[in-house]
Amino acid sequence: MKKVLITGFEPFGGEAINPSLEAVKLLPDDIEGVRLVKLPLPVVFGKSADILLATLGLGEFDAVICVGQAGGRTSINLERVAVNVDDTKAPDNEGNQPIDKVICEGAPDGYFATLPVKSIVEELKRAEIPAVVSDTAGTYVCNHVMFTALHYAAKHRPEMKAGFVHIPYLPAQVLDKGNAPSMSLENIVKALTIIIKTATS
Ligand code: PCA
Repeated sequence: MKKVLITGFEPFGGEAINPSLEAVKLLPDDIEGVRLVKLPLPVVFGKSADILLATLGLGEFDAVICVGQAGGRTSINLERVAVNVDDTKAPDNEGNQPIDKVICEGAPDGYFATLPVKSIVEELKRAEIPAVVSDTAGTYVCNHVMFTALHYAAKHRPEMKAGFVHIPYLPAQVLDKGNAPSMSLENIVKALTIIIKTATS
């Protein structure tokens, strides 16, 4: 049986919920013969990576798919690249605010996602879920976690597919945000299901 690690983040930036964790919690434990291990992550530099690495070390995962909120984005974003830098004006949930800080000394400047991002986008569109390949996961905690997953895979488990999915706000989060875009939880859960199936097919 194939095994996939899927992560979602706790809320941050003054939000009461994070759609990534809400959607991950709603996924079943098995999807067509693929066993899912669901992992909540804190929005904290360092700690998020440590928790991810501890879990990756426990199981022989076929894929690791990390999910995070990207408020303002209009569709499901399959991230193509992770860069080896933390740089933020907004502090994380424990007040850390790294500027121009290398994530891992001696590691490459960047990694490409090893999830099949283009095929996933095609499958999502076939299901009428708006989706694009994104060329930046930012330099905040999501990029930090994506870089960590890809660096671990490159060093220890090259056969494991790894990547990151940014998702829009949920409708409940944008009621007082003017024209900010959102996507229903139902569609996000459906999207994650398609991503898991495509990543393991
Ligand atoms: N989004 C943030 C971190 C946690 C999350 O859900 C980001 O895009 O970096």
